[in-house]
Amino acid sequence: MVAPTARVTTIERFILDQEEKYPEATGELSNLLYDIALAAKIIAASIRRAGLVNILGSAGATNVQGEEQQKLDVFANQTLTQALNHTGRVCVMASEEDETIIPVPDNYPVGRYVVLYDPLDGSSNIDVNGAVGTIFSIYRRVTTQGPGCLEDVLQPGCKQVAAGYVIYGSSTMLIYSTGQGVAGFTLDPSIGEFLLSHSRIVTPRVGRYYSVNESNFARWSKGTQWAVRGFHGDRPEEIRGKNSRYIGSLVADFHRNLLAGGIFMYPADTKNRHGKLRLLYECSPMAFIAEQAGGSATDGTRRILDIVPTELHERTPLVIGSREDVGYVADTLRRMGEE
Ligand code: AHM
Ligand code: MG
Repeated sequence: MVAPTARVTTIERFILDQEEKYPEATGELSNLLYDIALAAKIIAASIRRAGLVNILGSAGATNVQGEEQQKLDVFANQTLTQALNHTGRVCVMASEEDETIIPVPDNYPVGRYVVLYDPLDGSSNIDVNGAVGTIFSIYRRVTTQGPGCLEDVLQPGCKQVAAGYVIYGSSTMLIYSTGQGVAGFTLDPSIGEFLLSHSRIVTPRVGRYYSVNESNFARWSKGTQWAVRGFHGDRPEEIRGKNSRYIGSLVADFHRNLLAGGIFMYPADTKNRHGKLRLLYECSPMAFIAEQAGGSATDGTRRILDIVPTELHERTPLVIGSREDVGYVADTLRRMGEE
């Protein structure tokens, strides 16, 4: 082993340093972030072994969205829930994989925070060794006593106190924001620590890439089709053409575009009238990160972070990424009368 040449900052050190800037901070949010980082390490270790221990494939159950659940989804969901439910830091949780809110078990103390998660996003990529991710979103509770309830969970994204994601790719990275910019950490598997690798992520104003499932093209609105034609290079007077990149794993597509610049879209179509992605577990946390990195996120007309959810598993169209590219799509939709 060679000694590090630059200063090494663990995620624990970084979170503590951030907290010291706020004398009123109790440390509870920091501890919650450690809990999530620990769960991420456990999930990462399991994903790394997935191809070896013959645990791939369907668990034979379907989740609340009617989609097939795979074993690692179940494992990731349990890992996160168990990392959080006994700590006294959360009052209620909700997961993309569970039909209803997840209460804190009776024998454990109830805390001030609400945590929502998509434990393993992009899970159709697992069988083919593609990148997957975990997305998380943290709110303060709004009710004042007793166990947390649905009201605590159904908050607009602008109320998030922190959000982030973990990408299980060629490296495992944890990206998060508490509203003071976006920082990124890379897991060093040899020492089991997330080390600061991206101290302040700022996304380019104009991106190189566009990411969208174009097999839905015929089912999109005229405005969406028109906007995407611009990305093809068909409207050079309005926008320069871009390169297409689509993995079908939101975390991986978003992460590439965040670092290199680009736009990700999952628009509504005639089959998915509200798009495919879930507001609470996918769109709001990613929108929080995008904005904190200087990008933006809209459903086409409304800022994602302003949408007040009415249902736990609500879906919304999503247009997210480099600010000018998102603005171009929103302008195109407006001009085509699709407000
Ligand atoms: P999941 O939460 O069931 O894994 O689905 C979400 C995924 C996203 O990661 C990805 O962006 C999208 O679904 C891909 O959908 P499609 O295959 O329709 O392009
Ligand atoms: Mg998902």
